[in-house]
Amino acid sequence: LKIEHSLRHALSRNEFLLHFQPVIDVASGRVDGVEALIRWLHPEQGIIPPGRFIGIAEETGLIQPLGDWVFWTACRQLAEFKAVGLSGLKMSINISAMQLRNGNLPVLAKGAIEAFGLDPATLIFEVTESVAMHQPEETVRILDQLHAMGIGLAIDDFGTGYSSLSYLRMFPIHHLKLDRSFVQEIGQGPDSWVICDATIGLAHNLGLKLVAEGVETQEQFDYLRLQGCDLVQGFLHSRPLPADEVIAFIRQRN
Ligand code: G
Ligand code: G
Ligand code: MN
Ligand code: NA
Repeated sequence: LKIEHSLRHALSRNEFLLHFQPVIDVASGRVDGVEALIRWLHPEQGIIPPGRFIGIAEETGLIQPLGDWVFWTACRQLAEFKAVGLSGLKMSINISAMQLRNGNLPVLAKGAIEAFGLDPATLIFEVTESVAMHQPEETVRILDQLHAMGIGLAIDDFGTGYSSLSYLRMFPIHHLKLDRSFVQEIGQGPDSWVICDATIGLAHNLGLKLVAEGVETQEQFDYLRLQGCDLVQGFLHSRPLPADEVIAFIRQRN
């Protein structure tokens, strides 16, 4: 309850910030893009991870202004990355169910693309499977609009949500993001590869790129590369970093 109260004031007090986790192209080893991840810099408690407040923000409706802030801030940062020479870098932004259902996302996106002079193809919206499955007709309409604008779409935490896969053909998807729980099973037992392998095959047969999340070990990386995984994200390459540190990381690597 206390967290809800201070969450309400945190936006006006400027207590949020974004960190950026590099997404690595497996074939070239280069940084293809970054995922924007919100952090709350609480005046007394220090950095609070999103797992502790995103749920509350969703329940209270605060995710709406918070999500708008994330979106706008990520777009401004993408323009700054471009300005310092990192052109073509992609920015993945997590979009909550409520933001998608609200319907103003295409307008917000159009405004940011124009204001910051962004190439829409460098924006990727991440939605979870459960979001994609929720109110599918309405969701399809909004996702189609975003797609028509040239924005990319990724299904986040793939494999953890609903079992119906029919939505994969309904939506204009570009990436599947294999949940880190499956990546972390690699090498842990006789069946530990099955879901990774099947998901890579599924993605490729649908013409989508597979992003593996939570890659922490060289063994996991080597296995995923061998299986044809396209992109990886995880502590093996980099934790989520503040903007200046992620710029340094990309310059060193690309
Ligand atoms: O950074 P961390 O591993 O603590 O993130 C935990 C969860 O919070 C992840 O599932 C991530 O998708 C989610 N998350 C992080 N940033 C945002 C954001 O800006 N908006 C939304 N809706 N979720 C986010
Ligand atoms: O659900 P989503 O993909 O948005 O969550 C991304 C979150 O996962 C980030 O908040 C990030 O801190 C966390 N994360 C990123 N890489 C790793 C990793 O290699 N291992 C673990 N355990 N968490 C990771
Ligand atoms: Mn994500
Ligand atoms: Na995830």
